[in-house]
Amino acid sequence: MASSVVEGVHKIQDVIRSAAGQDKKAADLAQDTADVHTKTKFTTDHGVPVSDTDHWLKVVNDQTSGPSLLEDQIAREKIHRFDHERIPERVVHARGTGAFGTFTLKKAIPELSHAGVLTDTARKTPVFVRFSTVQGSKGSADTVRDVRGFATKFYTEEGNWDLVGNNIPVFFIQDAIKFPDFVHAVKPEPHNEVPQGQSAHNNFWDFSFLHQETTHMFMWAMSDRAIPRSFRMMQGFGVNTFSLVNKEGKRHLVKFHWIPHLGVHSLVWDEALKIGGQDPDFHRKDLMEAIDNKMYPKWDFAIQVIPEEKQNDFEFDPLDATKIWPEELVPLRVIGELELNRNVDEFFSQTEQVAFCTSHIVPGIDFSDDPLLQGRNFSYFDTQISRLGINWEELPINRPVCPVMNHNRDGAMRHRITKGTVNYWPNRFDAIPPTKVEEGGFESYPQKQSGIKARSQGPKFREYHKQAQLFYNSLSESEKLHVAKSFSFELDHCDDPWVYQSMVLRIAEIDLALAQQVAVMVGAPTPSKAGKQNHGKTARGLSQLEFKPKKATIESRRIAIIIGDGFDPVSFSGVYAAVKAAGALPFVIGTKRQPIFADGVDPQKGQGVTPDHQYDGVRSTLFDATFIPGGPHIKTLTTNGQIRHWIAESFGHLKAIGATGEAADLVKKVLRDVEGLQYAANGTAVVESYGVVTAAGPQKPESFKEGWRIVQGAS
Ligand code: HDE
Repeated sequence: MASSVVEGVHKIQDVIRSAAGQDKKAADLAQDTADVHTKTKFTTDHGVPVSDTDHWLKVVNDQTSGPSLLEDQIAREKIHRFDHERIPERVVHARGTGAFGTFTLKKAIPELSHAGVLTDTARKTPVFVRFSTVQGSKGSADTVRDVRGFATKFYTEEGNWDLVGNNIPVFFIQDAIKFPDFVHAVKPEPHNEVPQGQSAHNNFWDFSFLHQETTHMFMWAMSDRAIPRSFRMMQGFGVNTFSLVNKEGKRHLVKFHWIPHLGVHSLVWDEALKIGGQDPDFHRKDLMEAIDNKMYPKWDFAIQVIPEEKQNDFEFDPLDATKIWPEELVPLRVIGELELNRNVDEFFSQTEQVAFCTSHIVPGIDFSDDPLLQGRNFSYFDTQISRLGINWEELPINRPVCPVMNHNRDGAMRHRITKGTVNYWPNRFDAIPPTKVEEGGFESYPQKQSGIKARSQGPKFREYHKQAQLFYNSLSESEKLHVAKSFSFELDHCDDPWVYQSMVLRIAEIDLALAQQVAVMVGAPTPSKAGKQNHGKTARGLSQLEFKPKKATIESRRIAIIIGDGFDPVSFSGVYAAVKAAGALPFVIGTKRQPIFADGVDPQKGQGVTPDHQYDGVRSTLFDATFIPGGPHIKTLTTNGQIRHWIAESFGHLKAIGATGEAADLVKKVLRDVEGLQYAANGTAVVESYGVVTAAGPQKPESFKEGWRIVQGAS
C-alpha cells in the first residue's frame, strides 16, 4: 500500500527533479538559499523586524551612558548566536576549499558495473568537490608540503556516492587502526603544538621510521606532488580498492583516478614557502579565480580493474593501500570527465558543512576487503556526528537529489518532518518497505569468506621497499633532486639525532646515492652500503612530467606585466592582448596603483593605465611569468630593488621572463649581476644548470609565448 507520506515526500522531491536546467543539486540548494542583497526586512531569528542592531538597550541620561539591560532580547540573540558560531574543525583535512561541477560519463561500463552513474552516458551528474591539505588547521597556509585531499560527492539519481581521495595514489599505513597514531605523529607535537602545516618535525619522522609501511608514501610526500601549483593541476586517486559489480553479479576490483586536463604541475619549494606567508589562500583563490573567469578545470576519470579471480596473481596485494597497481600490469581506462564550474555561495554552509563518507556508495559499486577502507567506512560517519550532529545528512549540501525515506528518526536538530503513524518495519500498513533488489535496492556483493580471526594481514603486505624504489627510479633528474632537497629540509628540522640518523638508514634502503646526499645535509653519518639493493626498475605514470596539458597552453596562468610612468605602449598593449587571447590572465603591476602613463602621454590630458597591484602589494611568486615592456620607465624600475629582486626571483623559480627594448637590458643586467649569466650576440641567455631558457632579447609578443613554451617543457 503506497502511503501518503511517501507521496508527499516524492512530490517535494519531484519539484527538485523537474527543476529547470539539468543541475538538480543547484535547484535543490536554491530552496534553502536567501540573498542578503535583496531588500528583505532585517529581522530577529524568530522573524520580528529589528529597528536597531547597533546599540544595546541601556539606561541613559544626558550626561553619560548607564548600565546595559539584560532585558535586551535583540542584543542577547546577536551575542548568543555569535558565541556559538564555531564548530569543531575536521580532525584531519581541516583546511580546504570546494566547488560545484558536473560529472559526465563518456564510456559506459555495463560489463563492469550496473551503477547508473557508470552506465548512463546521457546523464550529467552534479558533484561537489572539496580539496584540502591534511596536517594543518583550518587557518593554515595552502602551499605547505602535504598530501592534498580530493573528495568528490556525486549527487546521483540513486543516492550520493562519495569518492574521498587524495592527490597521491598510496597511503602511509595499511591498517585503519594505525590512523590515530599516524595522525597524532604528523600533527603538531603534543607538548607545544608545533609545527603548523608541516611534517618537518621529530614525531612524524620517528613514526615513519618505526613503520616501514610508510616508506612508499613518504617518497611521494617528499616529491613535487606534495607542493602542487594548483588544485586544478593535480591528479586525484581513490587510493583504496573498491569493487564494481555488474548486472550478472560479477565483481572486479577497481581503483579510481582523476587526471587533470591542464597537466600536473608543482611549485618549487622556495615558492611554496614564500607563498605560505605572502598569500596563504593561494590555492583557494586560484580555484575561485579560474571558475570566475570561466576557465573551468577538468579532469578525466579513469579506472583500473582486476577481475576478482585474479586478485592473488600479483607480486603485491591489490588490497594494500601502500601499493599502486602499475599501469604496465593493469592499464588505465578513461571513462568520464569532471568539470568544476560553480563557486560556492557561502563557505560555511557548503564547504565547511559538506561531509564525505567512504561508506556512501551506490548500487553497482561495493567495498573490498582493503583494511584501510574498512576502517574508513566506520570513521567518516562517526566523525560527522561530532562535527555536525547526527542529522548531518539532512543539511542542504549533503542531502541527495533523489527521494530519501526510511524509519530513521529524531536526534538533535532533525530538519525533515515525516508524516504518518508508524516509524518501524514491518508495520501493519506496509509503509516504506525495503526496496527490492530488482527495483534498485542495494545488495552487498555475496563474497565468499574464509580464514581465521587474527590481528594480522596478508603476507604480501609485508613488503615495503620495491614500489618506493620504483617510484624514485621513475622520476626525472630534477624531480630526484627535489626529493633529496625535501628530505634535507624536513630532517634538518628534526633536532633528535636518533630521528634523522635512522631515517638516513631507511633512505639507504631505497637508494644509496640519495641517502648519501641527504646524510651530508642533515648531519647524519654518510652510509657506505645500501640497506637494500635498488632493483633499478621504472614504471609509467609515476613521474609527473608525463602528465602534460592535453594541448600546450598558458590558459588560466597568471602573467605579471610590470610598468612605471613612461612604459612603451605598443609592446605593453601587444603583450597584454596576446596574453588575454591565449586565455591567460594578465595582471598589471605598477610602481604605484594610481594611473600610470605611457611614454609620450601627458598626464594632464591623456589616459593612464590603472594597475591591478603596485609592486609592493604582490610578489613574483604569485605569478607564472613576467613581462616588462621597454620605454623610459626602465630608469625608475632599474633603481627599484624589489623589481630587480622580482626578476631574479622569477628566474630562480624557472619562470618565463619577457622583456622588450630597454627592459631587455634591465633583465640582462639583473641576471648578469645575480646569476652571473653570459649572453649570446642575439641577447639570448642559455643556462643549462637550470634547464631553462630565458628569452630576454627578442621584441615580439610571440617570443614571449615561445619562452613560456620552453619553460613549460623544461619545468
Ligand atoms: Fe581520511 N578522514 N582517513 N583519508 N580523508 C577524514 O573525515 C580516515 C584516508 C581523506 O574534504 C575525516 O570528514 C581514516 C585515506 C580526505 O571533508 C576522518 C583513515 C585517504 C578527507 C578520516 C583515513 C583519505 C578525509 C576527518 C585510515 C585518501 C577530507 C574529517 C583508515 C584516499 C574530506 C572527515 C573532506 C577526512 C578518517 C585515510 C582522504 C577522521 C580512519 C587513505 C580527502 O573521518
